[in-house]
Amino acid sequence: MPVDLERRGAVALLTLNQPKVLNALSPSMIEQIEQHLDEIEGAPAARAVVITGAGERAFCAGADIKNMRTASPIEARAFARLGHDLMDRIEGFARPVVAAVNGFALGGGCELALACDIRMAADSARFGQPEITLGIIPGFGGTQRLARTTSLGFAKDLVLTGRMVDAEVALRAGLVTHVHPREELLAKALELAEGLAGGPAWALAETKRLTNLALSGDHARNLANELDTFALAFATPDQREGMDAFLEKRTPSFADIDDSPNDATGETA
Ligand code: DAK
Repeated sequence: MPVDLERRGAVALLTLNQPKVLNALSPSMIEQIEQHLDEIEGAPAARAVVITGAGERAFCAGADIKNMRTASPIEARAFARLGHDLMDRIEGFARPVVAAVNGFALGGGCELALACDIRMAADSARFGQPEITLGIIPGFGGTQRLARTTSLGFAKDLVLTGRMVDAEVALRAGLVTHVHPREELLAKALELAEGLAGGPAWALAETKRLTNLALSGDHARNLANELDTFALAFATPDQREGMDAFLEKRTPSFADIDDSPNDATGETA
């Protein structure tokens, strides 16, 4: 399988599995990730996602250059559309998604990590947007998400020069928020994701949705949206459980994921 899906407790682990080509993203890999996300969405017990790469060397070395080399502009646009749809879906996915960047994260690989909510890197990881060296531009959201995640100055440095940076530089730039020894990375990512999986699912999804709005749109409207959503949290059983558990000095036991979109409004606990 070019992309593996495994369950580890309450976490769905997606592994890009084409290590011979450094997990370069082909259209079929993108389609398979989409199918796995469908499956995760249909599995209430899978409450958080970790994405990583197989092998010692790469998280993902980008879009598959062999596949792109002879593309017409129309085919290139269709491929970029596939990538954009996937990155948008991960960014908007109603469960937390953690990138465990175990090696090279270049081009589409860096963009895949940027679409995730939390980025953890192995100390051996390298990041970059080398598209400019191929005579093209970042095509899976890199001209936007890198600047939003780090800074305009850092993003321009990377996208204009195509240079790679190591995990420590990525950490200082805010491109990742955790760095671990290579051999500990996956365990640390699964541990973090398991913690998220134990959290209040509705509140996590809403917090993610609202935080995604932070750098775009109308600030006043976003704040009003937060106000309404905060109030709605008081219609969820998790609010009562979270506060009861705090007052009773115990660990909260949050509700199962309910597939109903009216989850929050249907319960008054
Ligand atoms: N695609 C295909 N194969 C790749 C690959 C890639 N991105 N990256 C590596 N490989 C393959 C190599 O060809 C090699 O295969 P064999 O020759 O053994 O068959 C194998 O992986 C091992 O790589 P190397 O032999 O090169 O290993 P090194 O240690 O020497 O170098 C490296 C590692 C990561 C520095 C080097 O492989 C490298 O520079 N790779 C390319 C990285 C890169 O430029 N990535 C960005 C790809 S462009 C768009 C949509 C999307 C995008 C753009 C436009 N539209 C359609 C508008 C996104 C673009 C990208 O992501």
